[in-house]
Amino acid sequence: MNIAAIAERLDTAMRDAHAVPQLAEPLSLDQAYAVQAASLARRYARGERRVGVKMGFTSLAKMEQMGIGEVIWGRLTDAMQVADGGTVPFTRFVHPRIEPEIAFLLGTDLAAEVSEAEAYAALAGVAPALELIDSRYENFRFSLSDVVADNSSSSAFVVGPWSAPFPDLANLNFTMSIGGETKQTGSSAAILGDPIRSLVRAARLAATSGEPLKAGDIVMAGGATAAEALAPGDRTTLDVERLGRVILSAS
Ligand code: OOG
Ligand code: MG
Repeated sequence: MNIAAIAERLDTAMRDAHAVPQLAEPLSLDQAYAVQAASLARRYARGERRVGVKMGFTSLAKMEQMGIGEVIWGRLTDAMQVADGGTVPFTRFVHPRIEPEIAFLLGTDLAAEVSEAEAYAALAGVAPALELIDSRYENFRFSLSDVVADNSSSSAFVVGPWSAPFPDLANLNFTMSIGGETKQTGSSAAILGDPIRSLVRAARLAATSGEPLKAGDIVMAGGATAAEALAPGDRTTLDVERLGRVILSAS
């Protein structure tokens, strides 16, 4: 098992925006996370900085779309963040998809085991957010260990205006439109019943990997609906009740 070689393969696929076959090597989940850490280490060595984490498969819609029933996480870097209203070149990606999320901004560090109330108390802000996922695997198909090794399909993300945290984030309406046409509607309740639970899980997963969540980190709670395929020229807007709007375009 050559963790470094697999990390290099996936990192290169990301940089060249070309798809690679699913991993032939049977990786355990721990090994898959080791590949993810090694591939992120390559990005940090190129000057990227970790700005937070993303959660995956925190909603039934996402689990069903991709056929995976386990909550996963990945790392976010500054190079993945796009300004609200910004445009990303389509050529940077293999077969990008977009999904509606909520982002959390942490005001304090979080230990591995926190209650929902403690996670809520750590919040400095909440925002509507879009994640652009882009699997480095052919046909956007993967096993659990494949996708974990591939940094959980992290590719780009945009965070809308931060709101001060308010209690009861559990039932906010979502509407995601592309080119002015509504593509997905849903509710924050789709994210583990309450997106704060995604933050509780993020705290545990990150700390268990020796990288506990810190003040200033951004945590993407996971897609509330299935993801939508993007085409060049698409402009995606997400409106989240009480949180407002975030916009991302692909050129
Ligand atoms: C894996 C990443 C899942 C989410 O929000 O559930 C994810 C994928 O669907 O490619 O980001
Ligand atoms: Mg996501």
